[in-house]
Amino acid sequence: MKKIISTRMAFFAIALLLFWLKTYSIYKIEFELGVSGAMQEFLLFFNPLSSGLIFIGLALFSQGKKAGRRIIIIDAILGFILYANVVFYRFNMDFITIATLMQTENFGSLGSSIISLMAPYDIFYALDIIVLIFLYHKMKSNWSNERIKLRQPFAVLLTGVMVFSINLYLAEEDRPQLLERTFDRNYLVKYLGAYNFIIYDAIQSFESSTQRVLADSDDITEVQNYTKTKYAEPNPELFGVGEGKNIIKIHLESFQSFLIDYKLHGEEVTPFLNSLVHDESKDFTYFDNFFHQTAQGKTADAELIMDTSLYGLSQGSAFSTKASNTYQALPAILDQRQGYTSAVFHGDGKSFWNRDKVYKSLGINEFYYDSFYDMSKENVINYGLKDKPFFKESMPYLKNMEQPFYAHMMTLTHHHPYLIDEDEATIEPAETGDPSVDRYFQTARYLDESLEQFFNDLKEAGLYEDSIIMIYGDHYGISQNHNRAMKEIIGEEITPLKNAELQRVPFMIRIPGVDGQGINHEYSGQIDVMPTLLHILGIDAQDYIVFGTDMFSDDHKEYVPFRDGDFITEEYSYVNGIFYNNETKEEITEPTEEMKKLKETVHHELELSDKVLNGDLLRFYTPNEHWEPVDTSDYFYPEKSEFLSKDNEEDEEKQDDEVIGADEEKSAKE
Ligand code: GP9
Ligand code: MN
Repeated sequence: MKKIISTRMAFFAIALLLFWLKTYSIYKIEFELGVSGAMQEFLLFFNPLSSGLIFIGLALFSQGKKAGRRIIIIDAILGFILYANVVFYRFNMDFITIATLMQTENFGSLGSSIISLMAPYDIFYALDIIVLIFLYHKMKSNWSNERIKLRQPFAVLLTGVMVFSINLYLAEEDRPQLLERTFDRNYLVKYLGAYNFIIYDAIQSFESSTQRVLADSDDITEVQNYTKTKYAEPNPELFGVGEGKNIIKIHLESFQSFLIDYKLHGEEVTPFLNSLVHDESKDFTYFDNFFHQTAQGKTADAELIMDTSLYGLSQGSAFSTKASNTYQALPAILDQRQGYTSAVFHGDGKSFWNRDKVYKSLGINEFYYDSFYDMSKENVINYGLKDKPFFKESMPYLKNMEQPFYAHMMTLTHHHPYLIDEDEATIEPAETGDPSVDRYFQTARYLDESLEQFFNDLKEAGLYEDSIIMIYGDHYGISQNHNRAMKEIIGEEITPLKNAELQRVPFMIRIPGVDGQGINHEYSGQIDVMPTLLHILGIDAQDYIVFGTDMFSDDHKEYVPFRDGDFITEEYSYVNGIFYNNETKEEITEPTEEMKKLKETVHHELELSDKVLNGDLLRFYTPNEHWEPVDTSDYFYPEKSEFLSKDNEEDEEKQDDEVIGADEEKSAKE
């Protein structure tokens, strides 16, 4: 027995078997891949085999004991990669990609989030490695130093490649054009496995970087033709009503619309936001069928979509990988057309999501980040500054801004894992037993209170009455991993359709001098915000490459694409490859031609948007005679101390000018 195990091939076979078993168990326990049918079930079971044969098989090129050690090392690396995906998936319901790994600027703040995603039973996922190390040592004296027969490892690799080809063939049979068409990583992992996905992803990122080199000015024409056809004329009653007004855009972190009017323990969770929705004087218009459209880029996707009306990328975040692209974003357009000064306020480090780089490309003039705030211990929780001190301390900066301004206030406390100091929690947690879900209501309440405080301060500073105020949720806060708890909260099974419906986030807007509409039921998404705002300010969106349409227009296009190619309309939804009737919640087994056509349109639209980002196509496009490409060297985001000294210098210069002016006046008189 000892002899057998200590041959390279036998040790390899044991390692392969353990690896296979572990990978399959993790698929079943940790990931929700939506497996349906015998073929998909089989492929899920089958797909680790080729990766095991190929990757672990590489160790067989080494001799004797060394091969044993290398088998263990490769197995451990593969195990680590899979486990990293497990942890990532527990929150994001998604797999790690090279693009997400490039977001290293984010790693610093992630500490508490990652630890809360690990579980004690995870130690079992290292069991195979422990068994292998044990066997290896046990058999140490018997490891043969037989000479390498190259035939053996080559045969293993070849078998691996063959197994992979069979796998791919069967997968393509079940889902044609799997590799070309898919927007959804769950599909790739389900069919090809977590390890083969890494290779696919590497090829994809390589392709996307070559796309820029190969793109030329013809490519933008196709996009322009599409956005021109989609364009919706402005609503004449609202066109230009907000011209020159200050704009205050408030970002509600991880806030889903189900919180609005939700009662926990008989109490409203967000009484202040609810009061805006139901305000008798209808100051605001609240869109209750508004959806986020973000993917792996989370907050960064929301920021990008809302300010550029382009979709985020299907992998990673454009903020991280496309920061130096040419953009024609709201801040730059508003500056050039109407002299707006733009600013972002956010109580986190300036490089998170690569903001300090990409903001320049978007034309954002000022950036108030952690160095501008009092980040002492009692003010900070989780990722950064608590929302109440954040709004408080932002007020003086806001008041000092040159007007008209476009100010983006980004909250942070209501972020996974929803931590809150006990003395600041004013509502009891929910009682589902799922800690993130239970605390979600407490940080939402805190956010609601901080908003009320901010509104009061704005009123006091005289900045409320005459400002356009927009409030939006960036993305979901509770992922599908919490379906059990969410079922208790919502009182309904979280089906795939229900989950799509839960991607609603609030969008509210107040335009001074215009009566709000109360609740507006139009189906819309983040992609629609930029053209809507442009029209309110009296700038025709037609000239710009925008994928959304004005939400107040009669011609607004009422379909909301999600980044994975699913979409939702007023009557029906397309989720995970199935059409559903929104009213009956039943599957539509025979979709109409119109439905199928809309599916094609959505996919085409996403592809075109990807082309714009991957090919950096806006560098070839001049929207109109007003447009000047953004020169990033014009933008600089100093620390608070430098900012203040810059202010002082300007003040001194001003004073000097005044003195000189006075002197000149004096001598002229004389
Ligand atoms: C961090 C904040 C959170 O600065 O924007 O980003 P998220 O994790 O929600 O993408
Ligand atoms: Mn966010």
